[in-house]
Amino acid sequence: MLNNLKTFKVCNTVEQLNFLFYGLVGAGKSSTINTIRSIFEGRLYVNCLAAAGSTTSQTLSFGSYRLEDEEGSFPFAFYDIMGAEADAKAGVNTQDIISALKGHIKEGYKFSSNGPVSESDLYYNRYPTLSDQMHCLVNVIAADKISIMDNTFLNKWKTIRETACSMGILQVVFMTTVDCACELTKENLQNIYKSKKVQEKITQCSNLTGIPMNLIFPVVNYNKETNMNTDINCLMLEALKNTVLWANDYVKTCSNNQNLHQDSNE
Ligand SMILES: Nc1nc2c(ncn2[C@@H]2O[C@H](COP(=O)(O)OP(=O)(O)O)[C@@H](O)[C@H]2O)c(=O)[nH]1
Ligand SMILES: [Mg+2]
Repeated sequence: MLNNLKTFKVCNTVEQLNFLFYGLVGAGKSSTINTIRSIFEGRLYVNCLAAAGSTTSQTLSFGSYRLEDEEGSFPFAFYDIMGAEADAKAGVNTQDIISALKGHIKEGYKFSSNGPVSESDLYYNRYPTLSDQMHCLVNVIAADKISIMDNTFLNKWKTIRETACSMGILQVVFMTTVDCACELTKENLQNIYKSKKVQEKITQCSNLTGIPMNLIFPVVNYNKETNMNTDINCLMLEALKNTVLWANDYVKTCSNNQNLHQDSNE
Protein backbone atom coordinates (compact mmCIF):
# COMPACT_ATOMS: atom_id res chain seq x y z
CA MET A 1 0.00 0.00 0.00
CA LEU A 2 2.83 2.37 0.87
CA ASN A 3 4.56 1.71 -2.44
CA ASN A 4 1.34 2.30 -4.33
CA LEU A 5 0.92 5.63 -2.59
CA LYS A 6 4.54 6.61 -3.10
CA THR A 7 4.29 5.99 -6.84
CA PHE A 8 0.78 7.40 -7.20
CA LYS A 9 0.35 9.76 -10.15
CA VAL A 10 -2.10 12.57 -9.55
CA CYS A 11 -4.46 13.64 -12.35
CA ASN A 12 -2.29 16.02 -14.38
CA THR A 13 -4.52 19.10 -14.02
CA VAL A 14 -3.20 19.70 -10.50
CA GLU A 15 0.25 19.29 -8.98
CA GLN A 16 -0.96 17.81 -5.74
CA LEU A 17 -4.09 16.72 -3.92
CA ASN A 18 -5.17 19.02 -1.08
CA PHE A 19 -6.72 17.57 2.05
CA LEU A 20 -8.32 19.77 4.69
CA PHE A 21 -8.40 18.28 8.17
CA TYR A 22 -11.25 19.52 10.30
CA GLY A 23 -12.47 18.65 13.77
CA LEU A 24 -12.67 19.63 17.40
CA VAL A 25 -9.56 20.49 19.36
CA GLY A 26 -8.07 17.23 20.57
CA ALA A 27 -9.80 15.15 17.87
CA GLY A 28 -6.41 14.00 16.62
CA LYS A 29 -5.85 16.06 13.45
CA SER A 30 -2.20 16.86 14.10
CA SER A 31 -1.57 13.32 15.35
CA THR A 32 -3.08 11.86 12.17
CA ILE A 33 -0.79 13.97 10.01
CA ASN A 34 2.18 12.99 12.19
CA THR A 35 1.23 9.33 11.88
CA ILE A 36 1.04 9.56 8.09
CA ARG A 37 4.42 11.33 7.98
CA SER A 38 5.91 8.66 10.21
CA ILE A 39 4.72 5.94 7.86
CA PHE A 40 6.11 7.69 4.79
CA GLU A 41 9.43 8.46 6.44
CA GLY A 42 9.74 5.06 8.08
CA ARG A 43 10.42 6.51 11.51
CA LEU A 44 8.38 8.14 14.24
CA TYR A 45 7.77 11.72 13.37
CA VAL A 46 6.73 14.35 15.87
CA ASN A 47 6.22 17.87 14.67
CA CYS A 48 3.02 19.71 14.09
CA LEU A 49 2.26 20.13 17.76
CA ALA A 50 0.07 17.28 18.87
CA ALA A 51 -1.21 18.70 22.12
CA ALA A 52 -1.49 16.40 25.10
CA GLY A 53 -4.48 17.34 27.16
CA SER A 54 -4.79 20.82 25.74
CA THR A 55 -8.24 22.31 25.42
CA THR A 56 -7.53 25.25 23.19
CA SER A 57 -5.98 24.84 19.81
CA GLN A 58 -2.32 25.19 18.95
CA THR A 59 -2.66 25.35 15.18
CA LEU A 60 -3.12 29.04 14.51
CA SER A 61 -1.99 29.72 11.00
CA PHE A 62 -3.03 28.15 7.73
CA GLY A 63 -0.34 25.88 6.41
CA SER A 64 0.17 22.53 4.83
CA TYR A 65 2.36 19.54 5.49
CA ARG A 66 3.83 17.78 2.51
CA LEU A 67 5.06 14.25 2.53
CA GLU A 68 8.60 13.45 1.58
CA ASP A 69 11.30 10.86 2.07
CA GLU A 70 14.97 10.80 1.09
CA GLU A 71 13.98 10.08 -2.53
CA GLY A 72 11.70 13.03 -3.01
CA SER A 73 8.34 14.51 -2.19
CA PHE A 74 4.86 13.17 -2.80
CA PRO A 75 1.88 15.00 -4.32
CA PHE A 76 -0.25 15.21 -1.18
CA ALA A 77 -0.75 18.32 0.95
CA PHE A 78 -2.41 18.13 4.35
CA TYR A 79 -3.90 21.30 5.77
CA ASP A 80 -4.15 21.17 9.54
CA ILE A 81 -6.64 23.76 10.67
CA MET A 82 -6.87 25.15 14.17
CA GLY A 83 -9.62 23.25 15.89
CA ALA A 84 -13.22 24.29 16.08
CA GLU A 85 -13.77 25.11 19.69
CA ALA A 86 -17.28 24.46 20.86
CA ASP A 87 -17.46 28.07 21.99
CA ALA A 88 -18.66 29.87 18.85
CA LYS A 89 -16.36 32.84 19.50
CA ALA A 90 -13.18 30.87 20.00
CA GLY A 91 -11.35 28.95 17.33
CA VAL A 92 -11.50 29.31 13.62
CA ASN A 93 -14.41 31.12 12.10
CA THR A 94 -16.73 28.83 10.15
CA GLN A 95 -16.54 31.29 7.27
CA ASP A 96 -12.75 30.92 7.23
CA ILE A 97 -13.00 27.16 6.88
CA ILE A 98 -15.41 27.58 3.99
CA SER A 99 -13.01 30.07 2.38
CA ALA A 100 -10.19 27.55 2.85
CA LEU A 101 -12.25 24.82 1.20
CA LYS A 102 -12.80 27.07 -1.80
CA GLY A 103 -9.11 27.98 -2.01
CA HIS A 104 -9.49 31.64 -1.00
CA ILE A 105 -6.97 31.44 1.84
CA LYS A 106 -3.27 31.43 1.09
CA GLU A 107 -0.73 29.62 3.20
CA GLY A 108 0.64 31.69 6.06
CA TYR A 109 -2.68 33.32 6.90
CA LYS A 110 -3.13 33.71 10.66
CA PHE A 111 -6.62 32.86 11.83
CA SER A 112 -8.21 35.40 14.10
CA SER A 113 -11.09 34.82 16.46
CA ASN A 114 -12.16 38.44 15.81
CA GLY A 115 -13.51 37.78 12.34
CA PRO A 116 -13.08 35.93 9.07
CA VAL A 117 -10.48 36.73 6.40
CA SER A 118 -11.29 39.90 4.51
CA GLU A 119 -11.16 40.16 0.75
CA SER A 120 -8.53 42.87 1.01
CA ASP A 121 -6.21 40.69 3.07
CA LEU A 122 -2.77 39.94 1.64
CA TYR A 123 -3.51 36.25 2.16
CA TYR A 124 -6.86 36.32 0.34
CA ASN A 125 -6.93 34.65 -3.06
CA ARG A 126 -9.74 36.22 -5.03
CA TYR A 127 -9.69 33.84 -7.98
CA PRO A 128 -8.77 30.37 -6.77
CA THR A 129 -8.17 27.62 -9.34
CA LEU A 130 -8.76 23.90 -9.04
CA SER A 131 -5.16 23.63 -7.72
CA ASP A 132 -5.83 26.13 -4.90
CA GLN A 133 -9.01 24.60 -3.54
CA MET A 134 -9.36 21.57 -1.30
CA HIS A 135 -10.05 18.24 -2.94
CA CYS A 136 -11.18 16.41 0.15
CA LEU A 137 -12.56 17.33 3.56
CA VAL A 138 -11.19 14.95 6.14
CA ASN A 139 -13.44 15.17 9.18
CA VAL A 140 -11.51 14.01 12.23
CA ILE A 141 -13.50 12.66 15.17
CA ALA A 142 -12.26 10.96 18.32
CA ALA A 143 -14.19 7.70 18.75
CA ASP A 144 -14.41 8.19 22.50
CA LYS A 145 -15.89 11.69 22.18
CA ILE A 146 -18.69 11.22 19.64
CA SER A 147 -21.45 11.36 22.21
CA ILE A 148 -20.15 14.48 23.95
CA MET A 149 -20.10 16.85 20.97
CA ASP A 150 -22.36 19.78 21.68
CA ASN A 151 -24.85 21.54 19.44
CA THR A 152 -22.74 24.64 18.86
CA PHE A 153 -20.00 22.56 17.32
CA LEU A 154 -22.43 20.29 15.49
CA ASN A 155 -24.07 23.31 13.85
CA LYS A 156 -20.74 24.77 12.74
CA TRP A 157 -19.75 21.44 11.37
CA LYS A 158 -23.02 20.98 9.49
CA THR A 159 -22.54 24.31 7.69
CA ILE A 160 -19.07 23.24 6.60
CA ARG A 161 -20.21 19.84 5.41
CA GLU A 162 -23.05 21.42 3.45
CA THR A 163 -20.59 23.70 1.66
CA ALA A 164 -18.35 20.76 0.83
CA CYS A 165 -21.41 18.90 -0.47
CA SER A 166 -22.51 21.79 -2.66
CA MET A 167 -19.02 21.93 -4.20
CA GLY A 168 -19.12 18.16 -4.72
CA ILE A 169 -15.98 17.78 -2.58
CA LEU A 170 -15.32 14.34 -1.25
CA GLN A 171 -15.81 13.93 2.49
CA VAL A 172 -14.47 11.21 4.69
CA VAL A 173 -14.20 10.67 8.43
CA PHE A 174 -11.02 9.55 10.12
CA MET A 175 -12.26 8.20 13.43
CA THR A 176 -9.26 8.37 15.77
CA THR A 177 -8.55 6.91 19.20
CA VAL A 178 -10.45 3.69 18.52
CA ASP A 179 -7.97 2.16 20.96
CA CYS A 180 -9.60 4.18 23.75
CA ALA A 181 -13.11 3.21 22.66
CA CYS A 182 -12.61 -0.55 22.72
CA GLU A 183 -10.50 -2.66 25.12
CA LEU A 184 -10.18 -5.60 22.70
CA THR A 185 -8.88 -3.30 19.99
CA LYS A 186 -6.45 -1.72 22.43
CA GLU A 187 -5.06 -5.17 23.24
CA ASN A 188 -4.70 -6.15 19.62
CA LEU A 189 -5.41 -3.74 16.81
CA GLN A 190 -6.35 -6.58 14.48
CA ASN A 191 -9.48 -7.08 16.57
CA ILE A 192 -10.78 -3.84 15.10
CA TYR A 193 -12.54 -5.74 12.33
CA LYS A 194 -14.39 -7.91 14.86
CA SER A 195 -15.16 -5.23 17.41
CA LYS A 196 -18.85 -4.54 18.03
CA LYS A 197 -17.91 -1.36 19.91
CA VAL A 198 -16.03 0.02 16.92
CA GLN A 199 -18.89 -0.91 14.60
CA GLU A 200 -21.30 0.90 16.95
CA LYS A 201 -19.10 4.01 16.89
CA ILE A 202 -19.02 3.96 13.09
CA THR A 203 -22.82 3.68 12.96
CA GLN A 204 -23.20 6.47 15.52
CA CYS A 205 -20.82 8.66 13.56
CA SER A 206 -22.65 7.98 10.29
CA ASN A 207 -26.03 8.79 11.85
CA LEU A 208 -24.65 12.01 13.25
CA THR A 209 -23.01 13.24 10.05
CA GLY A 210 -24.96 11.60 7.27
CA ILE A 211 -21.63 10.38 5.89
CA PRO A 212 -21.97 6.78 4.64
CA MET A 213 -20.30 4.11 6.74
CA ASN A 214 -17.88 3.08 4.00
CA LEU A 215 -16.40 6.60 4.12
CA ILE A 216 -15.70 6.37 7.84
CA PHE A 217 -12.27 4.96 8.64
CA PRO A 218 -11.34 3.86 12.14
CA VAL A 219 -7.67 4.67 12.75
CA VAL A 220 -5.18 4.79 15.58
CA ASN A 221 -2.41 7.35 15.81
CA TYR A 222 1.03 7.01 17.25
CA ASN A 223 0.71 8.54 20.69
CA LYS A 224 2.80 6.61 23.21
CA GLU A 225 4.61 4.11 20.98
CA THR A 226 8.36 4.34 20.71
CA ASN A 227 8.62 2.06 17.68
CA MET A 228 6.84 1.73 14.37
CA ASN A 229 3.92 -0.69 14.40
CA THR A 230 2.68 -2.53 11.31
CA ASP A 231 -0.95 -2.72 12.49
CA ILE A 232 -1.13 1.04 13.04
CA ASN A 233 0.47 1.60 9.64
CA CYS A 234 -1.88 -0.77 7.77
CA LEU A 235 -5.00 0.77 9.24
CA MET A 236 -3.92 4.29 8.36
CA LEU A 237 -2.69 3.31 4.89
CA GLU A 238 -6.00 1.63 4.11
CA ALA A 239 -7.80 4.88 5.00
CA LEU A 240 -5.34 7.05 3.12
CA LYS A 241 -5.25 4.85 0.01
CA ASN A 242 -9.01 5.12 -0.50
CA THR A 243 -9.11 8.80 0.34
CA VAL A 244 -6.36 9.59 -2.17
CA LEU A 245 -8.08 7.62 -4.96
CA TRP A 246 -11.42 9.36 -4.36
CA ALA A 247 -9.88 12.84 -4.08
CA ASN A 248 -8.17 12.18 -7.39
CA ASP A 249 -11.51 11.12 -8.93
CA TYR A 250 -12.96 14.43 -7.75
CA VAL A 251 -10.18 16.38 -9.48
CA LYS A 252 -10.71 14.37 -12.69
CA THR A 253 -14.44 15.10 -12.65
CA CYS A 254 -13.85 18.81 -12.04
CA SER A 255 -11.32 19.12 -14.86
CA ASN A 256 -13.59 17.20 -17.26
CA ASN A 257 -16.42 19.58 -16.40
CA GLN A 258 -14.15 22.59 -16.95
CA ASN A 259 -13.15 21.21 -20.36
CA LEU A 260 -16.79 20.67 -21.28
CA HIS A 261 -17.51 24.28 -20.30
CA GLN A 262 -14.63 25.54 -22.40
CA ASP A 263 -15.74 23.46 -25.40
CA SER A 264 -19.29 24.72 -25.20
CA ASN A 265 -18.03 28.31 -24.96
CA GLU A 266 -15.95 28.00 -28.11
N1 LIG B 1 -4.69 6.78 22.44
C1 LIG B 1 -4.74 7.60 21.39
N2 LIG B 1 -4.48 8.91 21.55
C2 LIG B 1 -4.53 9.72 20.47
C3 LIG B 1 -4.87 9.22 19.16
N3 LIG B 1 -4.87 10.28 18.31
C4 LIG B 1 -4.55 11.37 19.02
N4 LIG B 1 -4.34 11.04 20.32
C5 LIG B 1 -4.00 11.96 21.44
O1 LIG B 1 -5.02 12.94 21.53
C6 LIG B 1 -4.46 14.21 21.88
C7 LIG B 1 -4.92 15.29 20.92
O2 LIG B 1 -4.40 15.04 19.64
P1 LIG B 1 -4.03 16.21 18.58
O3 LIG B 1 -3.48 15.53 17.39
O4 LIG B 1 -3.22 17.27 19.23
O5 LIG B 1 -5.47 16.79 18.25
P2 LIG B 1 -5.85 18.06 17.34
O6 LIG B 1 -6.19 19.17 18.27
O7 LIG B 1 -7.06 17.63 16.56
O8 LIG B 1 -4.70 18.37 16.45
C8 LIG B 1 -2.95 13.99 21.94
O9 LIG B 1 -2.58 13.81 23.28
C9 LIG B 1 -2.73 12.73 21.13
O10 LIG B 1 -1.58 12.02 21.57
C10 LIG B 1 -5.14 7.82 19.02
O11 LIG B 1 -5.46 7.32 17.94
N5 LIG B 1 -5.07 7.06 20.16
MG1 LIG C 1 -3.60 20.20 16.27
